[in-house]
Amino acid sequence: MEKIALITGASSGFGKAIAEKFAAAKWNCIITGRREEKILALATELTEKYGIKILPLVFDVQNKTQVFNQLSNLPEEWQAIDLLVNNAGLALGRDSFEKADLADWETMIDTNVKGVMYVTKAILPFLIERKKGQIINIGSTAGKEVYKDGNAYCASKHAVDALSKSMRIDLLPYQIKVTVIHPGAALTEFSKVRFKGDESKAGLVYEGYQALEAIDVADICFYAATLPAHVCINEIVVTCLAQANSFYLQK
Ligand code: NDP
Ligand code: 8X3
Repeated sequence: MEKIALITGASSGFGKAIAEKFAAAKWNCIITGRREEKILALATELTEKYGIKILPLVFDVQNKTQVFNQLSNLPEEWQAIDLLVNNAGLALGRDSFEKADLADWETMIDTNVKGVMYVTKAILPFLIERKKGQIINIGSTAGKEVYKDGNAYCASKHAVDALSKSMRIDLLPYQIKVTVIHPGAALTEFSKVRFKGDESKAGLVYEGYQALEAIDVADICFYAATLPAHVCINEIVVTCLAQANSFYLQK
């Protein structure tokens, strides 16, 4: 039977790699992001390469109206979602608490926390109706330990950790699996976004060691989503070999 995955933040990084991984395994995918040209290009590429169906959706996860308009009204053939990957997210800035920008904080909370809540709420009725499905939330090692100048980003990822635990309890009666994956430093557009386009600052983050790559996280996501029906991975923390946790990175 054909399976359906909904992956937020599929225009780059982890989300794009996750979409390709599932498409290669013949899952039909709903892929979302704000950058329309990237989402449409990926939809064409995956359809042509793997002969599966892709539903590309363009919306901002911060925008409650957009999220509910797009996801609550999915075409019927797309409502039987087997897997939601709440991946869309970002960090903005890395400054101490007193210097950090309030607007950046709000964007991180609105995207990383409220975005996960909106998207999950919007599609949950489809999972509950079928009494099956899985939600995989992308957290971070920043959601396990707070690091200096990480303030709101770390808080947002701690919230993703807490939401994941809470979802797992509340959704028990519906046989919905909830998994949270907490990656450490990974080479994606993440640092370019965090440092607002400053490529040299972003490059420094990954200098002197071999960081995780998007495919590493996609492989783990696929593994967690393809276990027997009675097995649920609650949580995975994954770093590259050079990283022990949020603080210790051997360069
Ligand atoms: P990227 O910047 O490469 O990808 C982020 C994705 O999120 C993009 O597709 C972007 O799409 C989407 N996105 C961001 N904001 C919004 C929004 N408001 N509405 C809809 N989509 C949005 O970074 P990563 O792949 O690294 O990040 C993916 C997730 O992994 C994030 O939650 C991040 O916090 C987390 N993470 C990253 C780590 C890393 O070191 N790279 C480590 C641990 C966790 P678009 O811009 O088109 O909207
Ligand atoms: C991204 C990893 O260490 O830059 O979540 O916060 S880190």
